[in-house]
Amino acid sequence: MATVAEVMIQALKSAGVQRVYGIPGDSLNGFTDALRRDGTLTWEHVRHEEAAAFAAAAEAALTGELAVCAASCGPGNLHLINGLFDANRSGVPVLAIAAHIPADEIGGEYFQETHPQELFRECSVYCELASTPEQSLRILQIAMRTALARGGVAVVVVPGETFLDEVRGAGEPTPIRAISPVIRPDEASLTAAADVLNAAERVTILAGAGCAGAHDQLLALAGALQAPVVHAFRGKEFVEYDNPYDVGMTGLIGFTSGYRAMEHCDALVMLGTDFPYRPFYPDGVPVVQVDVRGERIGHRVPVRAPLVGTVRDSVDALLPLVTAKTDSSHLDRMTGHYRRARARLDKLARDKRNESPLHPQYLAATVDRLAAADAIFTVDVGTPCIWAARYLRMNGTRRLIGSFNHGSMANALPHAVGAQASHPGRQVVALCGDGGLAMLLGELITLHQRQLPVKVVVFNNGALSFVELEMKAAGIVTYGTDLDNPDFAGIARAAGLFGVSGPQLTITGGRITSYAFYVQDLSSPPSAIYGYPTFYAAKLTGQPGDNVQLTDTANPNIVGFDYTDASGVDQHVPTADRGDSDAPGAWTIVNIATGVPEPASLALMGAGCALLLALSRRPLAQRAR
Ligand SMILES: Cc1ncc(C[n+]2csc(CCOP(=O)(O)OP(=O)(O)O)c2C)c(N)n1
Ligand SMILES: [Mg+2]
Repeated sequence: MATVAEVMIQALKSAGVQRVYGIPGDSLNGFTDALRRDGTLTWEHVRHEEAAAFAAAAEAALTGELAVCAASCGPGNLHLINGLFDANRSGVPVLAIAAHIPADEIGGEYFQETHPQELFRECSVYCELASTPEQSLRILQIAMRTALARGGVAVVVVPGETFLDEVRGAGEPTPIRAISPVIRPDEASLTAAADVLNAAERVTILAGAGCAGAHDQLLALAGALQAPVVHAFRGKEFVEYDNPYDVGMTGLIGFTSGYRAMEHCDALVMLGTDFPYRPFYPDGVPVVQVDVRGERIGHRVPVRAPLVGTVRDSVDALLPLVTAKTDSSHLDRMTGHYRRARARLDKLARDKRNESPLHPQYLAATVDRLAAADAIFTVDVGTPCIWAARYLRMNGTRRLIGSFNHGSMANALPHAVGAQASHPGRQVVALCGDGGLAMLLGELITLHQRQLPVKVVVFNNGALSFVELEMKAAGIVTYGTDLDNPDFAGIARAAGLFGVSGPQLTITGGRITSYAFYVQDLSSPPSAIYGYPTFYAAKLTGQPGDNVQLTDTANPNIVGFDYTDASGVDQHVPTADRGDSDAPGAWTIVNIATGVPEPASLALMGAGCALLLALSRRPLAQRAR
C-alpha cells in the first residue's frame, strides 16, 4: 500500500511537476524521503524558504503550469510566506506543501506550533489541512486545480506523521494541467463598451499582464481606435515589442509620454491591468475595463463599461462593434512625445558609457544589448526596476520577472533560481540591488550547489537608493539608508562562483561576464515633485524651498524639464540650457512663476550632487560555468 507522501508525489508527477523547491525538516522528512526513493522529481535545495517560494513563483510565471515549494512546520512555514504573497499577488499557480506538527499535538502549544491555515489564508486562494490519509489526495488535487483555475497559491497543510501513513484505495491521480478557456463578455456589455469608444475622440489604452497571449488583439484594437498604448510594468514583456502604438510606461517609474497619454485621453481602455496608482489615472473620463476576474474591475477608477473576459477573447468580440477611427492626431502626438523621451533616455545611456563609476543606464543598456534574444531577466524591487523598465527591450520571447505586485525586495536572485532551474537551456540574468542581494545573499550558494549559471548583476550604489528617492520626494532628509557593503564579487568567489568588481564593465565574446557598480543616479515620477527642493533646502541650508517646484519628466536630471508656465503654456527646458553640469545626480530647479532656471537653486543642487557622488561604491558578482 502506498503512503500519503508517495500518493502525493504520483499526483504531482501526473500534473507535469518536475521539481520541488524547499528545505527539509523533521515534519517534512516523510515527504522528502519519498521524493528521494521515487527519484523522478528533483529536490531544489535553497538556503531560505522564502527563496523556495520566489523560485516557484518564477517557474510558474514562465511556464503557466503548477510549480511547487515545500517547508517544514513552524519557522519553515513562516519563511515561505513573503514569497507566497509574491506568487499569489502575481496570480501564478504555486502549490505550497506546508508540513505541520503532529496532529495529536495541535492546540497544545507544541514545539514550533503555528496555525498554518490562518497564516497562509491571506496569501492563498486555497489553504486546507489534510487531516486523514484517505483525504489527502483529494485535498491535494483540489488545491492543484484551484491554484491553476484561480491563478494563485494553494497550500496543503500536512501533519508530519501523515506523510508516512498508508492510504487505502488511493486510486490513480487525475492529471491536472493548466487550461485556456474561452471567456468573453455578454453582448450587452460589449455594446455599452463600443458606444463609449465610438463616441470618444482620443482613446488611450492602458495594458497590463493580462495581455499575455493577446498581442495581435491589442494591436488590432489600438489600430481601430488610433489609440496610444501605455503599459503597466508587468505588462511590459507582453505589450511593448513590435508595437507602433507603444508610448511607454506610466506610474512612479514611468515615462512622461505614458503619463501624458493617460492625461490627455477622453476615454480610457484598461486591458488586463489593475495598475494601482490612482493619481496616474485621468479624471472624469469614461473607462472600459477588461479583466477575466470580474471582481477586479473598478478597483482604481469608476468604470463605465466593465467587460469580464480574457483580453484575447473580449477584444475579438469587441472589435466588430468598434467604428474604426480615421483621426490619428492623438496617437501621433503621443507617439511623437514617446519617441523624444526614448531618444533622450537612449542618449543618456550612450553618453555615460565612458564615465567611472559606471552609470546604471549604461549598465542596463549594455546588459540588454549583450543578453540573449531569449534571455529571462529577473529584477529587484528598487532602482533596478527603473533601469529594467527603461532599458531592457522585450521581443515576445525574452521574459521579465519581478515582484511587480507585491513589491518585495530581494526577489531577483531567488526568482532567477526558479527561472534557471526550470529553463536550464536559457540565459537567466538577475538585476539585483545591493540591498536586495544582501537580503537573500545565501542564494548565491544555491547557484553553486544547484549548478545554476545565473548571471547576477549588482547595481551597487551603497544605499537603499529607491527609498532615498522616496524620502527626497516627500521632503524628508534621508536616514537609515546607507549600506556599508562587503566586496560582493569576493563573496561570490568564496561561494565558488565567478565574480568581478570594478569600475568598468568587462565584456568578453559578446557574453555578459562581469558587472560593475554605479553612482547613485536620480529618477522620479513623471508628475510634479514638490519634495526635492524642500529636501535639499532643508539638508543644505535649513531654508524651505519656497516658490520653486521641480517639475516633471521621467528623469529630470538628464532630460531637461517640461513645465507649464504662468500663462498655462507647456514649456520645455532642454538639458543643454540648464547651465549646470551633466554630472550624475545634477539637478535644476525651475521657478514656476517665471519658467526661468533659478541660479541660487542651481548652486544648491551642485552641492547636493557632490553629496550623492560621495555615496558611490563598487562591485558585482556572477557565475561562469
Ligand atoms: C522586504 C522589503 N523591505 C523593504 C522594502 C522597502 N524598499 C523598497 S525599495 C528598497 C531599497 C532597495 O535597495 P537596493 O536593493 O539597494 O536597490 P536600490 O534602490 O538601491 O537600487 C526598500 C528598502 C521592500 N519593498 N521590501
Ligand atoms: Mg542599493
